[in-house]
Order: sequence, then structure tokens, then C-alpha cells
Amino acid sequence: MADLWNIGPIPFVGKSDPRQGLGFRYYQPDRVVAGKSMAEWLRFAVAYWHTFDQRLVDPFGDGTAQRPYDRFTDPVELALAKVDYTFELYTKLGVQFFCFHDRDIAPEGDTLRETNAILDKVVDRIAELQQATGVQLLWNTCNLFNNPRFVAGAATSPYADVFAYSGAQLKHSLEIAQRLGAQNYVFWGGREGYENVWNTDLKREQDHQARFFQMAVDYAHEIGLDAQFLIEPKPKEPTSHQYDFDAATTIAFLKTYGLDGDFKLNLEGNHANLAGHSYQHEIRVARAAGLLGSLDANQGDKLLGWDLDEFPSDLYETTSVMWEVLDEGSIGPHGGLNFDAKPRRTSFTAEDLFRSHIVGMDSYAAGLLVAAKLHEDRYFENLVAERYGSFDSGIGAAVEDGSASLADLETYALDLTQRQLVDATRSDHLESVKATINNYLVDALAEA
Ligand code: XLS
Ligand code: NI
Ligand code: NI
Repeated sequence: MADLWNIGPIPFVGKSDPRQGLGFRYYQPDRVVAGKSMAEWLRFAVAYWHTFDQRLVDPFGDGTAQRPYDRFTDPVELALAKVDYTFELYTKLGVQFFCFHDRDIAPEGDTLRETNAILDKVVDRIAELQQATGVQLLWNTCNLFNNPRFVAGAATSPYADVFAYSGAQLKHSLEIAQRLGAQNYVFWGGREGYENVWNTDLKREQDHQARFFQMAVDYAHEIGLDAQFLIEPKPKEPTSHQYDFDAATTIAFLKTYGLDGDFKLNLEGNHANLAGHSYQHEIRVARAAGLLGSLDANQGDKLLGWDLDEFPSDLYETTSVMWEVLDEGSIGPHGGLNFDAKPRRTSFTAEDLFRSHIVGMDSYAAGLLVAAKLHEDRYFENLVAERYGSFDSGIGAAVEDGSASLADLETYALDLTQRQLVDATRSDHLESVKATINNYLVDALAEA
């Protein structure tokens, strides 16, 4: 294996040392948990934009990142050289998948024709290395938010030329998905929203967005692309309101426009928090609609209301996510855990890119182990079944099977006393439930 990074391969070291270094404590790709290998449950992906392009800027400071390919000054030469670094990082970490936006991997030319020509050269190199290493594309997408032309949106821009350009960009991006065997294709509408309602034709913009999605579906059929389409909800930032606000809003949009048969959801931890939800909530909402597609694994910071894209390290959260995944049977037929995450600005070395992925992977592997134990004991399954047990027979069953009317409910309830109704309820002992999760966490990881 080449050694462009001067690091790795990253070994499994187990729990010999409590300090986290360049080794996995929990993640063992072949270890079987709940009937599948860890690699099959987790399907980790590296996000090209954060890992290889991100300079670790913040709104007040320039980039601090130090990368081994910083010596390349020509943008096309850099783009081509970088691909070698990316595949070496994937293989040294033992990550099976990667994700990218079209503009992450290659610089733009003056026209789309020129841009596509540069892009295709880099795609050729990626295809070669996919072939050589077996690393797969979890998803790609197009960047319809960075360039000034997208100032007022892409598919929801009030300017028809910008819509047309966006569609043309999407077409080529779908062809790349096809060429590289993408398992999914993601739409994140960073600027598909508004800054102000007064100057916005909300209905017309959403109609345009739906047309854009339908065109993508039609073109995928035309070229035989079988990647699963995914929409990634986010409530705001960079716009003050984004149309794909959260899972529930996005599901309503898909159903309104008859697109729910062609799209599922890609859910991100930090986006869930920005919408005022937990990550588990968003996943549960998608599951309830049968629309769980894939996961962008990152976390926010409770003290900062911004999409910080931290690497996941919160075991309580990774446990809740993996519990949902275990209960579902998989992340989604084609889904994975994409680290849409970057190291902090103060973690600027190349080695920190490895360290941060190791922490993310170990945190999800640990979460899987804890969730598997909870699942094996059917702790929540039993608790929930018992909590709703009164709907299994009698008046509850009549409500569920549709045979009971309001008149039937009146006949049943008219003479129930206050005492009888209070006695029909049970304490949830919620504090004990939360402590039980803690106990599983400590015990399962002690055993691991
Ligand atoms: C931004 C999004 C973005 C998508 C891909 O907040 O998370 O990175 O995942 O466009
Ligand atoms: Ni994301
Ligand atoms: Ni994000």
C-alpha cells in the first residue's frame, strides 16, 4: 500500500489502553453482532468535502488545515492528485464507502461544458481506484449552493436560467452516479428556501422544486440508474427557511407531489437538532413513513446553534441511532453512515483526520453493541407493547379495527368514574427507564 499520509493502516487494539489513539477499541468489521457483521450494519462513508477539501475555516478565521497535498498549486493537478490520497485514507481506515458533491472533486471551468470535461477526468481516476480497491460510492450529489449564481436558490431560484443550469448540472451528476455505481443519490437543498416571505412565491418555488425532482426521476429511468434518491432535510442555514425543514415536512412535500415512491430520506444528526428535534426523532419519523434511506452521522453542540458537523462521540446518541437501525433491520436497503463531519479548527493536522474518523467509527460501533444488548433483551419492545396493551382487546381493539363509533365510545365511557380512569393509567417510571439505558451502556461496553 502506498504511504502518502505517513499513517496507518489503523489496527483494532481493543481496550488495553483507555486513551484513544490511532487504533479501534470497538470497531471490528468482521465481528458479528445481532446476526450481521459490524461492517454490514454500519456501512461507514467518508465525506469528500469535509475530509479532503475543508480548510477548517470559521466565520471569524481563515483555514488552519495542514494537508499533505497542499504543495499542489494547479487546481486540476491538485484535484487529480488528491484522489490518490482519498482512496489511501479509505483503505487505511477500513471504510467501504465515500460520498461527494460534483464540485468537491474538481474545479469549475468557465462554462458547464468546460467544467464537465475537467470533472470527467477526475471521475476517470476515481473509477480506476474504485476498481483497484473495491471501495464503493455510497452517494454523490451536486453542489447547487456555493456559486454566486445560486444566490436565490437553484431549483427554487426565481431566475429560469439558473433553474436550467441547475438541471443541466444535475443531469451530468446523475450520469456520474451511474458510471461510479452510486448506491444512492442525494438532494440537499441548501438554498432551496427563502430569506423573506414577502418577496417569495412559495407555492411556485415548491412546484418548481417538485418538477426538478420529477425530471431527475425521469432521467434516472431513461439511463437505467438504480440509485435510491434521497432528500436530506435541514431547517435553515444558509437560508433563513429551508423547504425540506425536517423529516415530517419533507414527507408531506413528497406526498403532496406524489414523489414518495421515488424518494427516501437522508437524515443528519446536527440538522435534527437545528430543527428542534433529537436525531432519534427524525429517524423514527422517517421509519414510521417507511422512508428511512440513509444517515449523515454527525453531532451538534448544545451550546452553539449552528451546523457544526462535529464527529459523533456521544454514545447515548449513537446508541439511540443504532437501536432504530436494529429495529428497522438495516439503515435502509442502500443506506450507510456518512461522516458529514469535520475535525475542530484546533485539530488541524492530517493525523487528526484519521483520529476523528476512528472516534466516529468507534462511537457507532459502541452504540451498536449497546443497542444490540437492549434489543436482544427486548427491553423497549416489551415496555412499549405493555404500554399500549389496552388496545389489544376490548374497546381498544374495536378502535383499531375501525368497528367502534363515537356512539360506541359513549356507551362504553358514559358511566366510567374519575377513579376508574385514573386507575386505567400507569406510571412510566421514566427516570428508571433513562437509568436503565445508562446501565446497559456501562454494562454492554464493560463486556465488549
Ligand atoms: C449541509 C449538508 C450537506 C449535505 C450534502 O449541511 O449536510 O453536507 O449532506 O449536500
Ligand atoms: Ni449532510
Ligand atoms: Ni449538514
